[in-house]
Amino acid sequence: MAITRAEVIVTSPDRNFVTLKLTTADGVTGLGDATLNGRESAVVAYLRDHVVPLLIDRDESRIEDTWQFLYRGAYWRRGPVTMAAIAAVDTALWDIKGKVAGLPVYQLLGGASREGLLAYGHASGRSLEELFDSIRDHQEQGYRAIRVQTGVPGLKSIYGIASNETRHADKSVRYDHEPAQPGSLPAEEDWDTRSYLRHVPAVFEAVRNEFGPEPPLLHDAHHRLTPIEAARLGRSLEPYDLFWLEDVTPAENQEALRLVRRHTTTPLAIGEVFNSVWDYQHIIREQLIDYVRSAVTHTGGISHLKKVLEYAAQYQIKSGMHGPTDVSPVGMAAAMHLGLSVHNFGIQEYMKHGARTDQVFRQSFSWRGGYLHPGDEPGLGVDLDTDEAGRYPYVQAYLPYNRLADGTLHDW
Ligand code: EZ4
Ligand code: CO
Repeated sequence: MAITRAEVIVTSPDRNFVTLKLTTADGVTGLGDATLNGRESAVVAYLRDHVVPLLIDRDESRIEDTWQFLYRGAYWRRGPVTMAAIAAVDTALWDIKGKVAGLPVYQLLGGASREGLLAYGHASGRSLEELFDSIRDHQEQGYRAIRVQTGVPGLKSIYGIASNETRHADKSVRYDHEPAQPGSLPAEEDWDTRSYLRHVPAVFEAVRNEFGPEPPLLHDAHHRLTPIEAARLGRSLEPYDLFWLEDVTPAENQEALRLVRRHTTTPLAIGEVFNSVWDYQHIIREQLIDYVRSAVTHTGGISHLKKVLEYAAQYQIKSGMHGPTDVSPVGMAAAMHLGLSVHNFGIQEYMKHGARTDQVFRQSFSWRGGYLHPGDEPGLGVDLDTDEAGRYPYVQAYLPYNRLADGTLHDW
């Protein structure tokens, strides 16, 4: 029983992905996602220089012990780079364990708690007309639950709006929901909180008038508000019955949410930039959120996120795992196996990957009637075609940043 090979594979079919591939003495392989948008090379170096040498000759069956060895053994703890690297190892070991057992990973995690995973997609538009078209398009693709992001009068570019200009390195490919832009410098965007707070409730009113009370609607404030601004937004959106309001404040200050909670019953989701259970310690215990946004990819893997979700379950807080295009098909598969098995599943974010990505990563999940299922292949059910992957070298790309009208740097 031993890991004999560990490779870090970087490929950029539609965007950059970092994948760890482990091989055992018996020739069983396992994959883990280590993609950290805009900081990919840092995780590559962490894995190649400091983790891969430690994995060779380790017993691949010892998932928990390997997790503790990489976490405690490094002395330096947590952080997105470390936790993405550990996540990749953990996920690859679960993939291997599933293949050795001949079972899909969700069976090893306790079996299915439901038939499928309700998923939401990203509708957006600069105008109401564009937004309505985008919502209809998502409904035609089978989405029941829909995130609504809107342009704001006076702002040129804004998070979450599909741009007409492609952000794909290959300009002939339309790939417009990706916020990271190829180039050697990050793009600057603009922001104005007062305009945003005035505009958003009117948009939700229009969407409810057009699409009725049934579709679960979500919205992402993307860390831009102060606690009192967030409280006001939550209260002003109450008539439109949001499934959740996401990242209302920069979440490193967990206590900020106490103030938000005092003023609104709009459900809150937070945590896509968190990377350990410690980031959730207060907000879960004090019931300051309703949904945990962590991705398997950025939160120490299946083993650690399962612990976060079990802690959350004691407080009736549910999962809402991050699933943007920068979570690779391997990371998405891991989320689906975990989501299918835990009792307190809430919803899964699901943005479809590009056609090239689906060629590089062969996947066995299904998408039916607005629900995802990871499939029943042994392990995670994802294969990486290394020849295809080799056709798409790394492309430098950065997430944008915001400045206010007077030039002050603002949370993006
Ligand atoms: O901006 O994944 O809810 N989803 C999000 C994402 C994040 C990107 C950052 O890489 O907020 O679109
Ligand atoms: Co978000």
